Amino acid sequence: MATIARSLKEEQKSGNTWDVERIRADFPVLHQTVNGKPLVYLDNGASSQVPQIVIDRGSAYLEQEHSNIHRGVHYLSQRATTAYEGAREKVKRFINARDVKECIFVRGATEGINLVMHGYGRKFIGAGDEIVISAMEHHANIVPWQMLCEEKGARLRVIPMNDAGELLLDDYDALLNERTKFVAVTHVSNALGTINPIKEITERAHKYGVPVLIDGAQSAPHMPIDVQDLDCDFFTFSGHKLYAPTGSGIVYGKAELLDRMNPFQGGGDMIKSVTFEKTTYADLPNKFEAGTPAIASQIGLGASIDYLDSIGREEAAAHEHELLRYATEKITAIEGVRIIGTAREKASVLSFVIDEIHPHDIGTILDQEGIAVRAGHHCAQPVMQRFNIPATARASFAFYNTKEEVDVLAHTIEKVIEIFS
Ligand code: 7TS
Repeated sequence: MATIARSLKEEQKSGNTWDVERIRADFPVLHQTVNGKPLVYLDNGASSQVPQIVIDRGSAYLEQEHSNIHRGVHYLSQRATTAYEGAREKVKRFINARDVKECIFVRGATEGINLVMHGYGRKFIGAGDEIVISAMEHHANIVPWQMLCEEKGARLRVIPMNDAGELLLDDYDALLNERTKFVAVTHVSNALGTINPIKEITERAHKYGVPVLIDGAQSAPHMPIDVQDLDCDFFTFSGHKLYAPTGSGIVYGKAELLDRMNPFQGGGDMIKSVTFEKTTYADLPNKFEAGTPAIASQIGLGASIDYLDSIGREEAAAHEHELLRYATEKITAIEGVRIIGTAREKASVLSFVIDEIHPHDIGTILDQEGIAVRAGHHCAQPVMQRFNIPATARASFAFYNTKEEVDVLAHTIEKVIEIFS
């Protein structure tokens, strides 16, 4: 399969267009019917699907290599360790980190943010300090900072956004001051699709010497990431949105910051030595990886990165961009439908509401037609409050989606409107 994908990349380089049917053949789950209709999977923002080559890598580990890492001198443990550390090497390349020790395996973006909150925030943020987040954060990048503020007597400040769902950078500038101790902003909004200017956001925070965490849960699957170019201090994403199994993910941190931070959890594998009087901690990255990790899942993440490289990340992103453009045009044209999130720079997410019809009803009727979308507040309740709506229906695209699927979506939305009229 990798050979097919590789030759596909070569073909594309020679000028041929994205062969979506050949890509779809790599994803077994897509080839099924739901409620008697072909599955149209448009909930990639929640979890994306897993290609056969990643499933095979996970199975191979379980069939032939399953054992604990970093512990045994025996053959299987060494093989498992090599595969696990090999996946870390792939992650390092994927985000262009300077060193593998800057890539900490976590269960996903939520755990990544919590690790930074506990390790950095609890050590370096105190009473009267300020933490800046944005108005379009997922709850995972709100609640941990709120918990920290409550514990320390610090204050949460929020960068507002305009009606299109774009952050107001002048207001951001006005929030930054000598009390600011941390900035945490999403790269791409899961509810609106906005791509935020995170390089600029980071630059402005650095003028005050403030470290920046980028929540890359919705960006890493859809665009090239270069943490050195961004110069962000922390970056996190979840494997299950990146064509890998649940339980995999990464938090990147600059080594000099990770070195100064407290560990997140205590336990096995994160220590140098333990006595009842004192424990000393392991070097990076082990200091942040207490206990037995999700070995099979992280090896799967390594395989998904290989897969993305083989099909061409930029070509995949270009196809998704064209899908979003096409879907926006089609859905905007339907009378009674309002798109929530109309930023100039958007990625892969199309949120919408229909007058007088609750998004849950839209989601239920779409499901009857085999279409999977997410309906709700998308764990971004402040975004819903900002737009004065209870919820949206959200189609989120991956490189294996097709224009025909967008046509089915648009046609079914028209049917929903007919049913309720
Ligand atoms: N940050 C963003 C921007 C997200 O979109 C999500 C998950 C998370 C953090 C948390 O990721 P987790 O893997 O740790 O749960 N977003 C969504 C979504 O939009 N629909 O389901 C989960």
